[in-house]
Amino acid sequence: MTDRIVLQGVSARGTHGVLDFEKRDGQTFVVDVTMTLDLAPAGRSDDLARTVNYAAVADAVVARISGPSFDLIERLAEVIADDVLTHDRVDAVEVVVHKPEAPVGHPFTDVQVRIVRTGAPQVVIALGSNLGDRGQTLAAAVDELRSKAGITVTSVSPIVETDPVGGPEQPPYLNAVVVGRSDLPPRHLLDTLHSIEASHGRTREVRWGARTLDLDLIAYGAPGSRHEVVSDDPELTLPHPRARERAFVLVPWEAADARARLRVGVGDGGIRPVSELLAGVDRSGVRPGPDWGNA
Ligand code: PH2
Ligand code: MG
Ligand code: MG
Repeated sequence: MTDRIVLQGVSARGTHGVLDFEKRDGQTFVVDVTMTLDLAPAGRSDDLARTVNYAAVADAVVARISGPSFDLIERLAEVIADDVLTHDRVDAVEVVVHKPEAPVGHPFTDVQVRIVRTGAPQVVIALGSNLGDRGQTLAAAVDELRSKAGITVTSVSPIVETDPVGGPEQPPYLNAVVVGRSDLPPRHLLDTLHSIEASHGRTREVRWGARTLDLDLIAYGAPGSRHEVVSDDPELTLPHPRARERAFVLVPWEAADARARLRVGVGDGGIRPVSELLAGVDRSGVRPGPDWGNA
Protein backbone atom coordinates (compact mmCIF):
# COMPACT_ATOMS: atom_id res chain seq x y z
CA MET A 1 0.00 0.00 0.00
CA THR A 2 1.40 3.38 -0.90
CA ASP A 3 -1.17 5.77 0.54
CA ARG A 4 0.48 8.09 3.03
CA ILE A 5 -0.15 11.07 5.28
CA VAL A 6 2.96 13.23 5.60
CA LEU A 7 3.18 15.70 8.48
CA GLN A 8 6.34 17.75 8.19
CA GLY A 9 8.26 20.23 10.30
CA VAL A 10 6.36 20.02 13.60
CA SER A 11 8.55 21.99 15.96
CA ALA A 12 8.69 22.75 19.67
CA ARG A 13 11.27 23.32 22.38
CA GLY A 14 12.51 20.35 24.34
CA THR A 15 15.29 19.39 26.75
CA HIS A 16 16.54 16.18 25.12
CA GLY A 17 20.29 15.68 25.03
CA VAL A 18 23.17 14.13 26.92
CA LEU A 19 24.80 17.39 28.05
CA ASP A 20 23.77 19.28 31.21
CA PHE A 21 23.12 22.55 29.45
CA GLU A 22 20.87 20.80 26.93
CA LYS A 23 18.72 19.50 29.78
CA ARG A 24 18.77 22.95 31.44
CA ASP A 25 18.32 25.39 28.56
CA GLY A 26 16.46 23.35 25.96
CA GLN A 27 16.48 23.85 22.20
CA THR A 28 14.26 23.44 19.14
CA PHE A 29 13.42 19.99 17.81
CA VAL A 30 11.68 19.44 14.49
CA VAL A 31 9.80 16.23 13.65
CA ASP A 32 8.46 14.77 10.39
CA VAL A 33 5.97 11.91 10.51
CA THR A 34 5.02 9.81 7.48
CA MET A 35 2.15 7.39 8.10
CA THR A 36 1.32 4.54 5.73
CA LEU A 37 -2.37 3.66 5.81
CA ASP A 38 -5.24 2.97 3.45
CA LEU A 39 -6.82 6.34 2.65
CA ALA A 40 -9.61 4.91 0.48
CA PRO A 41 -12.22 4.58 3.29
CA ALA A 42 -11.86 8.31 4.09
CA GLY A 43 -11.52 9.25 0.44
CA ARG A 44 -14.79 7.52 -0.42
CA SER A 45 -16.80 8.64 2.62
CA ASP A 46 -15.35 12.11 3.40
CA ASP A 47 -15.44 10.99 7.06
CA LEU A 48 -12.66 12.02 9.46
CA ALA A 49 -13.39 8.99 11.64
CA ARG A 50 -12.09 6.75 8.82
CA THR A 51 -8.58 8.16 8.78
CA VAL A 52 -6.02 9.53 11.24
CA ASN A 53 -6.48 13.13 12.32
CA TYR A 54 -3.07 14.71 11.60
CA ALA A 55 -3.79 17.47 14.12
CA ALA A 56 -4.05 14.81 16.85
CA VAL A 57 -0.72 13.36 15.68
CA ALA A 58 0.85 16.84 15.81
CA ASP A 59 -0.43 17.25 19.40
CA ALA A 60 1.15 13.93 20.38
CA VAL A 61 4.47 14.91 18.74
CA VAL A 62 4.59 18.27 20.54
CA ALA A 63 3.73 16.55 23.84
CA ARG A 64 6.74 14.23 23.39
CA ILE A 65 9.14 16.99 22.26
CA SER A 66 8.23 19.22 25.19
CA GLY A 67 7.74 16.32 27.64
CA PRO A 68 10.22 14.45 29.87
CA SER A 69 13.84 14.69 28.74
CA PHE A 70 15.58 11.81 26.94
CA ASP A 71 19.32 11.65 26.34
CA LEU A 72 18.97 10.55 22.72
CA ILE A 73 16.91 11.69 19.75
CA GLU A 74 16.77 8.00 18.81
CA ARG A 75 14.62 7.51 21.94
CA LEU A 76 12.45 10.52 21.12
CA ALA A 77 11.85 9.10 17.63
CA GLU A 78 11.00 5.65 19.06
CA VAL A 79 8.36 6.91 21.50
CA ILE A 80 6.79 9.07 18.79
CA ALA A 81 6.63 6.03 16.47
CA ASP A 82 4.96 4.00 19.27
CA ASP A 83 2.42 6.79 19.84
CA VAL A 84 1.54 6.95 16.14
CA LEU A 85 1.17 3.15 15.92
CA THR A 86 -1.50 3.21 18.64
CA HIS A 87 -3.80 4.49 15.85
CA ASP A 88 -5.13 1.17 14.54
CA ARG A 89 -5.38 2.38 10.97
CA VAL A 90 -1.67 3.08 10.64
CA ASP A 91 0.25 0.17 9.10
CA ALA A 92 3.71 1.72 9.31
CA VAL A 93 5.32 4.98 10.30
CA GLU A 94 8.53 6.81 9.51
CA VAL A 95 9.68 9.37 12.08
CA VAL A 96 12.48 11.88 11.47
CA VAL A 97 13.75 13.92 14.42
CA HIS A 98 15.87 16.95 13.51
CA LYS A 99 18.02 18.76 16.04
CA PRO A 100 19.34 21.77 14.10
CA GLU A 101 20.84 23.51 17.16
CA ALA A 102 22.66 20.41 18.44
CA PRO A 103 26.07 21.08 20.06
CA VAL A 104 28.10 19.63 17.18
CA GLY A 105 31.14 21.91 17.58
CA HIS A 106 31.34 22.83 13.89
CA PRO A 107 29.14 24.73 11.48
CA PHE A 108 26.38 22.38 10.27
CA THR A 109 22.87 22.75 9.00
CA ASP A 110 20.98 19.84 10.54
CA VAL A 111 21.35 16.47 12.20
CA GLN A 112 18.55 13.95 12.07
CA VAL A 113 17.60 10.39 12.95
CA ARG A 114 15.16 8.56 10.75
CA ILE A 115 13.38 5.36 11.84
CA VAL A 116 10.73 3.17 10.24
CA ARG A 117 8.46 1.02 12.40
CA THR A 118 5.70 -1.38 11.45
CA GLY A 119 2.86 -2.16 13.80
CA ALA A 120 2.40 -5.82 14.67
CA PRO A 121 -1.26 -6.86 14.63
CA GLN A 122 -3.34 -5.45 17.45
CA VAL A 123 -4.79 -8.13 19.74
CA VAL A 124 -7.50 -7.95 22.39
CA ILE A 125 -7.54 -10.56 25.15
CA ALA A 126 -10.32 -10.92 27.74
CA LEU A 127 -9.43 -12.38 31.13
CA GLY A 128 -11.83 -14.00 33.57
CA SER A 129 -11.59 -15.92 36.86
CA ASN A 130 -14.19 -17.12 39.34
CA LEU A 131 -12.35 -19.78 41.35
CA GLY A 132 -9.45 -19.53 43.78
CA ASP A 133 -7.65 -16.25 44.41
CA ARG A 134 -9.24 -14.53 41.42
CA GLY A 135 -7.37 -11.21 41.53
CA GLN A 136 -3.98 -12.78 42.03
CA THR A 137 -4.61 -15.16 39.16
CA LEU A 138 -5.51 -12.28 36.82
CA ALA A 139 -2.44 -10.28 37.90
CA ALA A 140 -0.18 -13.30 37.34
CA ALA A 141 -1.75 -13.90 33.91
CA VAL A 142 -1.03 -10.29 32.85
CA ASP A 143 2.59 -10.68 33.98
CA GLU A 144 2.87 -13.90 31.96
CA LEU A 145 1.43 -12.19 28.87
CA ARG A 146 3.97 -9.38 29.26
CA SER A 147 6.82 -11.87 29.50
CA LYS A 148 5.96 -13.89 26.36
CA ALA A 149 8.10 -13.36 23.30
CA GLY A 150 5.96 -12.07 20.44
CA ILE A 151 3.38 -10.35 22.69
CA THR A 152 3.56 -6.69 23.73
CA VAL A 153 0.97 -5.46 26.21
CA THR A 154 0.02 -1.86 25.46
CA SER A 155 -2.93 -1.31 27.80
CA VAL A 156 -4.55 -3.12 30.73
CA SER A 157 -8.07 -2.31 31.94
CA PRO A 158 -9.11 -1.97 35.55
CA ILE A 159 -10.55 -5.16 37.08
CA VAL A 160 -14.34 -5.45 37.18
CA GLU A 161 -16.43 -7.86 39.24
CA THR A 162 -19.28 -9.39 37.26
CA ASP A 163 -22.28 -11.63 37.73
CA PRO A 164 -21.85 -14.91 35.86
CA VAL A 165 -23.51 -14.96 32.45
CA GLY A 166 -24.84 -18.34 31.26
CA GLY A 167 -23.64 -21.73 32.40
CA PRO A 168 -24.51 -23.43 35.68
CA GLU A 169 -24.91 -21.70 39.06
CA GLN A 170 -21.41 -20.36 39.83
CA PRO A 171 -19.60 -17.65 41.82
CA PRO A 172 -19.05 -14.09 40.52
CA TYR A 173 -16.17 -13.39 38.17
CA LEU A 174 -13.35 -10.92 38.11
CA ASN A 175 -12.82 -9.81 34.49
CA ALA A 176 -10.34 -7.55 32.73
CA VAL A 177 -9.16 -6.83 29.19
CA VAL A 178 -5.62 -6.53 27.84
CA VAL A 179 -4.92 -4.71 24.57
CA GLY A 180 -1.59 -5.39 22.92
CA ARG A 181 0.27 -6.29 19.78
CA SER A 182 1.44 -9.69 18.67
CA ASP A 183 3.26 -11.04 15.70
CA LEU A 184 2.37 -14.62 16.63
CA PRO A 185 -0.13 -16.06 14.16
CA PRO A 186 -3.64 -16.34 15.70
CA ARG A 187 -3.48 -20.11 16.25
CA HIS A 188 -0.10 -19.84 17.93
CA LEU A 189 -1.32 -16.96 20.11
CA LEU A 190 -4.34 -19.08 21.13
CA ASP A 191 -2.04 -21.98 22.08
CA THR A 192 -0.04 -19.55 24.21
CA LEU A 193 -3.22 -18.38 25.97
CA HIS A 194 -4.22 -22.02 26.61
CA SER A 195 -0.79 -22.77 28.09
CA ILE A 196 -1.15 -19.83 30.51
CA GLU A 197 -4.64 -21.10 31.47
CA ALA A 198 -3.24 -24.59 32.03
CA SER A 199 -0.46 -23.26 34.26
CA HIS A 200 -3.22 -21.90 36.53
CA GLY A 201 -4.89 -25.27 36.84
CA ARG A 202 -7.55 -24.62 34.23
CA THR A 203 -9.36 -27.73 33.06
CA ARG A 204 -11.95 -27.85 30.30
CA GLU A 205 -14.90 -29.81 31.58
CA VAL A 206 -18.14 -27.84 31.83
CA ARG A 207 -18.80 -25.36 29.04
CA TRP A 208 -19.21 -21.91 30.61
CA GLY A 209 -18.60 -23.46 34.03
CA ALA A 210 -16.52 -22.01 36.85
CA ARG A 211 -12.81 -21.65 36.08
CA THR A 212 -9.59 -20.50 37.70
CA LEU A 213 -8.55 -18.66 34.53
CA ASP A 214 -10.10 -18.04 31.14
CA LEU A 215 -8.18 -16.14 28.45
CA ASP A 216 -10.24 -15.42 25.35
CA LEU A 217 -8.90 -13.94 22.13
CA ILE A 218 -11.52 -11.31 21.31
CA ALA A 219 -10.00 -9.81 18.17
CA TYR A 220 -6.85 -10.24 16.08
CA GLY A 221 -5.76 -7.29 13.92
CA ALA A 222 -7.53 -3.97 14.13
CA PRO A 223 -10.82 -4.00 12.20
CA GLY A 224 -10.30 -2.69 8.69
CA SER A 225 -6.50 -3.02 8.92
CA ARG A 226 -4.50 -5.32 6.68
CA HIS A 227 -3.79 -7.50 9.74
CA GLU A 228 -7.42 -8.16 10.59
CA VAL A 229 -8.37 -11.84 10.81
CA VAL A 230 -12.05 -12.76 10.42
CA SER A 231 -12.70 -16.46 10.82
CA ASP A 232 -15.62 -18.80 11.45
CA ASP A 233 -13.34 -21.69 12.39
CA PRO A 234 -15.17 -23.24 15.40
CA GLU A 235 -11.81 -23.69 17.16
CA LEU A 236 -11.01 -19.98 16.86
CA THR A 237 -13.85 -17.74 15.72
CA LEU A 238 -12.68 -14.17 15.11
CA PRO A 239 -13.71 -11.69 16.20
CA HIS A 240 -15.15 -13.48 19.27
CA PRO A 241 -18.82 -14.02 18.35
CA ARG A 242 -20.27 -13.10 21.75
CA ALA A 243 -18.01 -10.16 22.66
CA ARG A 244 -20.45 -7.65 21.19
CA GLU A 245 -23.15 -8.57 23.74
CA ARG A 246 -20.99 -9.19 26.82
CA ALA A 247 -20.78 -6.24 29.18
CA PHE A 248 -18.07 -8.12 31.11
CA VAL A 249 -15.86 -7.78 28.00
CA LEU A 250 -17.01 -4.43 26.57
CA VAL A 251 -16.87 -2.43 29.83
CA PRO A 252 -13.22 -3.21 30.63
CA TRP A 253 -12.24 -3.09 26.93
CA GLU A 254 -13.53 0.47 26.59
CA ALA A 255 -11.70 1.38 29.79
CA ALA A 256 -8.44 -0.03 28.34
CA ASP A 257 -8.91 1.69 24.98
CA ALA A 258 -11.45 4.48 24.60
CA ARG A 259 -11.01 4.30 20.79
CA ALA A 260 -11.66 0.54 20.62
CA ARG A 261 -13.73 -0.74 17.69
CA LEU A 262 -15.19 -4.19 17.01
CA ARG A 263 -16.37 -5.74 13.78
CA VAL A 264 -20.00 -6.89 14.08
CA GLY A 265 -20.80 -7.15 10.35
CA VAL A 266 -19.24 -6.98 6.91
CA GLY A 267 -17.49 -4.02 5.28
CA ASP A 268 -16.63 -0.64 6.77
CA GLY A 269 -20.18 -0.25 8.07
CA GLY A 270 -19.79 -3.42 10.14
CA ILE A 271 -17.11 -1.83 12.35
CA ARG A 272 -18.57 -0.23 15.48
CA PRO A 273 -17.04 1.73 18.34
CA VAL A 274 -17.14 -0.35 21.51
CA SER A 275 -18.62 2.70 23.27
CA GLU A 276 -21.58 2.52 20.88
CA LEU A 277 -22.08 -1.24 21.43
CA LEU A 278 -22.05 -0.62 25.17
CA ALA A 279 -25.04 1.68 24.87
CA GLY A 280 -27.08 -1.35 23.77
CA VAL A 281 -26.05 -3.85 26.48
CA ASP A 282 -27.22 -4.33 30.05
CA ARG A 283 -24.25 -3.47 32.25
CA SER A 284 -26.04 -3.90 35.58
CA GLY A 285 -24.06 -7.08 36.36
CA VAL A 286 -20.70 -5.26 36.11
CA ARG A 287 -19.24 -3.38 39.08
CA PRO A 288 -15.80 -2.00 39.93
CA GLY A 289 -13.41 -4.71 41.13
CA PRO A 290 -10.25 -4.59 43.26
CA ASP A 291 -7.25 -2.49 42.20
CA TRP A 292 -4.51 -4.45 40.44
CA GLY A 293 -2.11 -3.59 43.27
CA ASN A 294 -4.32 -5.20 45.94
CA ALA A 295 -5.76 -7.84 43.66
N1 PH2 B 1 -17.18 -16.35 31.04
C1 PH2 B 1 -17.92 -17.31 30.55
C2 PH2 B 1 -19.32 -17.51 30.88
N2 PH2 B 1 -19.84 -16.50 31.71
N3 PH2 B 1 -19.66 -14.56 32.97
C3 PH2 B 1 -18.92 -13.55 33.43
N4 PH2 B 1 -19.49 -12.62 34.21
N5 PH2 B 1 -17.60 -13.44 33.15
C4 PH2 B 1 -16.97 -14.36 32.36
O1 PH2 B 1 -15.75 -14.23 32.10
C5 PH2 B 1 -17.73 -15.43 31.86
C6 PH2 B 1 -19.09 -15.48 32.18
C7 PH2 B 1 -17.33 -18.26 29.59
O2 PH2 B 1 -16.05 -18.01 29.35
MG1 MG C 1 -14.74 -17.11 28.00
MG1 MG D 1 -12.27 -19.37 26.90
